[in-house]
Amino acid sequence: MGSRRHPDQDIDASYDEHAVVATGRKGEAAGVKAVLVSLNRGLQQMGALRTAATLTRLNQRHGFDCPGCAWPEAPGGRKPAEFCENGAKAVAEEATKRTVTPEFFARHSVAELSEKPEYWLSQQGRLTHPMVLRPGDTHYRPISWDESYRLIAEHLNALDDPDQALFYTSGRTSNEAAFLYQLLVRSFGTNNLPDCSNMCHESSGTALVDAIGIGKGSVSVLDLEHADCIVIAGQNPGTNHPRMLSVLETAKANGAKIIAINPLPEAGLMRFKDPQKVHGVVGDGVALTDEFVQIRIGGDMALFAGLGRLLLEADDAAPGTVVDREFIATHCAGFDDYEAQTRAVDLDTVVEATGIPLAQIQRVAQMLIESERTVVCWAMGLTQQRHAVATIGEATNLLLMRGMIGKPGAGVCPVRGHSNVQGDRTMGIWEKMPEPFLAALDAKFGIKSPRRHGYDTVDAIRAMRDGRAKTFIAMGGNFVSASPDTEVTEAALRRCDLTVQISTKLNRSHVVHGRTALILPTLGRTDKDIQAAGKQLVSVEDSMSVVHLSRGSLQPPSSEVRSEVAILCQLARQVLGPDHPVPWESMMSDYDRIRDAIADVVPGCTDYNRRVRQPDGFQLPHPPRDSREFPTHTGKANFSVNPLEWVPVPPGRLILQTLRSHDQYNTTIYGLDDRYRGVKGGRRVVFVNPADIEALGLADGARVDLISEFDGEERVAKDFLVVPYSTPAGNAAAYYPETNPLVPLDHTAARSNTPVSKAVVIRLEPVWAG
Ligand SMILES: Nc1nc2c(c(=O)[nH]1)N[C@H]1C(S)=C(S)[C@@H](COP(=O)(O)OP(=O)(O)OC[C@H]3O[C@@H](n4cnc5c(=O)[nH]c(N)nc54)[C@H](O)[C@@H]3O)O[C@H]1N2
Ligand SMILES: Nc1nc2c(c(=O)[nH]1)N[C@H]1C(S)=C(S)[C@@H](COP(=O)(O)OP(=O)(O)OC[C@H]3O[C@@H](n4cnc5c(=O)[nH]c(N)nc54)[C@H](O)[C@@H]3O)O[C@H]1N2
Ligand SMILES: [Mo]
Repeated sequence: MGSRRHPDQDIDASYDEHAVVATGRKGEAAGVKAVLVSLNRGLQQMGALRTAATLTRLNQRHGFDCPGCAWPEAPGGRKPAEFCENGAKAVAEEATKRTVTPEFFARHSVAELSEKPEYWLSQQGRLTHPMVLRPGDTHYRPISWDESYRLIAEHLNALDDPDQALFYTSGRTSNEAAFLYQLLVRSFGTNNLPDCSNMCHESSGTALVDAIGIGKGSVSVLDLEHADCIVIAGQNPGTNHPRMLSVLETAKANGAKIIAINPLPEAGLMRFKDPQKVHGVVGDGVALTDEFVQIRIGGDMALFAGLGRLLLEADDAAPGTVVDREFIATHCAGFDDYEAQTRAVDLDTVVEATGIPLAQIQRVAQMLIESERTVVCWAMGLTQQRHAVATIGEATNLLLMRGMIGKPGAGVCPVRGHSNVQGDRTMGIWEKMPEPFLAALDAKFGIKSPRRHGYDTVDAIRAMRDGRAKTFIAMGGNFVSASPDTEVTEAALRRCDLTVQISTKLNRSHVVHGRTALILPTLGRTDKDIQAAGKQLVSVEDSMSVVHLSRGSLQPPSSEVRSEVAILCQLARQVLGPDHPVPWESMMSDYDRIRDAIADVVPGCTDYNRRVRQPDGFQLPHPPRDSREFPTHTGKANFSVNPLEWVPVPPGRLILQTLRSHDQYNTTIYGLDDRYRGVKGGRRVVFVNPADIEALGLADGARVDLISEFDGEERVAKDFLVVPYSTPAGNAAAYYPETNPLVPLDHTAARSNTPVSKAVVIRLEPVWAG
């Protein structure tokens, strides 16, 4: 790194945010290159000893859960290296030896830090001490833990109404901490528990609760391995869930057909090398996808509806071979309405909405018809759309029509993001937790949880913007950069009297703050956690409802750093007073006591302490999966009927999706390359179809401002490099969070209120040099 004057990671000396080298697309996902990248990243951040200590424990039975994605470990026979390149990067980022100390904050004013790009902030390392910024201060200063708790308690207890406080959660928090957090928040008197899920899979939860009565996926890894047809819609597993590729490869070896529905030919879906296998290391890679459906952004609902019509017609031609009438009669409601609407779907409209030729739609229909065990997987390409809930409803309709749920090898598979986002919800992190949960919580602890629903993420931003919320506390995450409409969100946070960030690493939410601001450093998944009763374990739930233990083993970045559980218990005592009935101290000293409480309150968690210690943990109940029971309002699985919606491209405009590069974890930027998309050395790129580049009168390599248009308002993100790319005409793609200023706060999915991050209407305006 050349000459460094002081110990911070002075990447800005050589880093020009606007410089970029974009080359052509490159190769297949994973393989040897990926292994080398993981090792390198580990060595740079952690040194050799910590690299060996972490990578050998990652996702092992006696190790820690990968802080990367929520993809499950294979049960039973875990591979010696049950991790991927991006899991290794996530670990290296957390276990880094770089630190952000009080001296760092003395060197850099908040004003200076707020000018730094997210990448620079991401690379500074782990937070080591509680820090405070008081009104009028230019720099964060150290503060004791006790003083921090007093400051927060003073603010909270001075509010006119507990609903003036907001308590955000990101999806890395353990089950134990999540349970205590919601207990603290509800004891304090509000349900204001916005979380990252509001921006992520909320649409999946909303659609699935309506359709099958539970918002979680119904399949396990074994189901995927034994499916004969797997649909992967709106997901880029090669980057975001790399271990899923090994499972897909096994499924394929077992004869499964794979259908990828995506505007982009994502590397992992097109070609994949499994670094765990010798042939993966030397061979050419496997083409995973049998049918690549290069859909227009937002066209999925039309596609699923069109497929529905083709399936109904195929059943007309050979009655009883496609539609599972017995399943429908026994288990479903609403089929007649669905059938009537779906028979009337206009296939020309489907072709227009999707951009997919009818012949290919017919081929896909034929694959579904021939399948006896179908799984549909999806992620953000479906959930972050205006009509996301309806789209997921249509996908589920297709499965219900064929009886593809609650049997081996078939079902719904929303692939979760954060490693414990699903567990956090199970533990009560939700602004509208159902009554039975609240009643059980109250009965267990002798408290009175409020019943009025709280704010989700978008409503929390509105509440701060309008002065209705004054205190903002975040258990992890990077609210400022992850949320939509960056300018509005930043102004909203700045209006707060107090902002508190309980964090592992420095990020933009520390430098865009309320009048008083606190940074409280906390342990991560990889760190050793010692409390009064000795070494503590935590537990997490993966995307397939398996709950298991995670044990950190590394020396924390400083002796001042406290666990999330400890911070919450100490804060709760200060806020709620010495007479509060919850035994905060004893739960803090021994996490088994938290798990005992979880066992009494959370459905499906009886005997939690014992079962979570089984070698592979235990799977939570899921009535549709386990016994074809559907706890919906009708008591049956519900077909949904919705007017067809898609995303037309206004003349001269593009529909922009905002997505992840191969070198980031959400707002934590690992590096400036996107190897699978052939981008090197920069992130301000916009991928555009070559025909659009020509039609808009731009040249390859042109620099443009992105201007989003919504409801008569304009939003700008400046200076992006145009990169010709294989995406449908009229569609474009660029990285999040650089493009979050373009996502309008009020443009959200119907019913789930998830920001529409995957369909922003933009125009490109050339940047004129000089
Ligand atoms: N390494 C790494 N791993 C991660 C993350 C990370 O940032 N880095 N983030 C984690 C989190 S929180 C999450 S939620 C997941 C996210 O996992 P993904 O959902 O895979 O993440 P995105 O990068 O948002 O990619 C969205 C995909 O949907 C496609 N898409 C966009 N619009 C449409 C559409 O209209 N229709 C269809 N069919 N496809 C569309 C895009 O081309 C892209 O392939 O990954 C998790 N894992
Ligand atoms: N435009 C656009 N916006 C999006 C998306 C998109 O696709 N496009 N995706 C959305 C999605 S799917 C999601 S999930 C959100 C993500 O939103 P968030 O979860 O809020 O964001 P992250 O970047 O994952 O948060 C990273 C920070 O979490 C802290 N952290 C990491 N590990 C721990 C831990 O163990 N404990 C604690 N207390 N803190 C920790 C670190 O300080 C780090 O800086 O963003 C959403 N925003
Ligand atoms: Mo997510």
